[in-house]
Amino acid sequence: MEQGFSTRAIHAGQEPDPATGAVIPPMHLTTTYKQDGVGGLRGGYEYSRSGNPTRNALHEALAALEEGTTALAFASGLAAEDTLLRTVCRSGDHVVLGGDAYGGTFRLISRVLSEWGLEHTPVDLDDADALRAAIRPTTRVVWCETPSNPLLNITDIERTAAVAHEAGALLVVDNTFASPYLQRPLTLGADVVVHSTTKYLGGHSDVVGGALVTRDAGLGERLAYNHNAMGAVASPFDSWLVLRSLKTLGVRMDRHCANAARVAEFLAGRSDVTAVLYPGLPDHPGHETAARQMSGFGGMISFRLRDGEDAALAVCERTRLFTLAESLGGVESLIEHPHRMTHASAAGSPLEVPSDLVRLSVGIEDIEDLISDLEQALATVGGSPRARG
Ligand code: P1T
Repeated sequence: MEQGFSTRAIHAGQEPDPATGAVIPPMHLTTTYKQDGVGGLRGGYEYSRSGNPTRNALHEALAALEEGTTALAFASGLAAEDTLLRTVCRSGDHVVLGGDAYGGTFRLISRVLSEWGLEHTPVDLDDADALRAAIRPTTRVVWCETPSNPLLNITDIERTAAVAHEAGALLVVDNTFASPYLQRPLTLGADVVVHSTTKYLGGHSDVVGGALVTRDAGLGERLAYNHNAMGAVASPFDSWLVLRSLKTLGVRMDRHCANAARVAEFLAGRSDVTAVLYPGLPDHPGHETAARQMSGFGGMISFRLRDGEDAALAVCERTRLFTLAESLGGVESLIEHPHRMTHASAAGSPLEVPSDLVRLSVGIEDIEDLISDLEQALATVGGSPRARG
């Protein structure tokens, strides 16, 4: 029988070490491997950019969790994205991306890869007609983040895959916000899943990493070739940290979801908050799609303040438990101002985010403490707890 998610998270690729019985696979901090005569490799290991047992264990675990066949671990999420785009696109090719995406992804496509001739069009991916209209004969990739960063938009993966495939393009889904515990895009028709493992997969704000996962054997081979040839691989130590964290992904995500639902409900009841962007709220435009393709709504929430940017900045600076910092997905709660921080590189572009927006990465602390922290921070900027009329 197929094993459950958390069983796979704890065991896939992580058999006890055959040499010693160590229950936790050892961290292989080596750059190179002794050869038994020229070309006499032990287990195929030659040099740690090309192969490392700790990183391979992570590959196996990630493939099992995303229900893919090839997984590759990178030095960062952006390194994974860059390797993917430079593997599947050539000069003159075109990428359609959602009208809301991580600012760094947009910067990679619009500022770096554009210099190599890659073209792009941002579009509302959930508008199938707009998506079809944006697709050109040269479109190689439809790039989708769902839920998106930072506006928590939801895209129907199955429908978007169908439109991309009609046009002969690949659907890439950045699954960083959901994690494979809540959503498995490859089972819904996506061709490649991208992760910033820096976030929920790492889960403790102590490792920067990325991953690509696919079920397409040919594409998997091309990506694996460039993983080595381009060289942006995850280190053994970083791989070990992510592997350790995967074991608790399920329990962490359950708690992130439960805490975020309570925070969203709290924010939705305030008159100084004009919008709460959380797919778990029944009035979120993507709620039904999210309920269908995710098994929980995640730990990320954004909200807009009635009193504009100054109020948003003040709230970010006045929480005590929510730490003012970029990144997300760790056990500790974080708060940030996307317009000036994580998405500053989208300023002046169609992906620019509103300046009255605050983003929360809701951690797994005690929920009462999180809510009282937000309450005191909102009160200091003159907010009123009265219910919205
Ligand atoms: O930071 P890095 O590991 O390179 O991953 C980039 C990345 C890719 N995709 C998504 C959805 C992301 O959120 C990120 C990184 N995001 C932040 C640092 C942030 O605070 O939003």
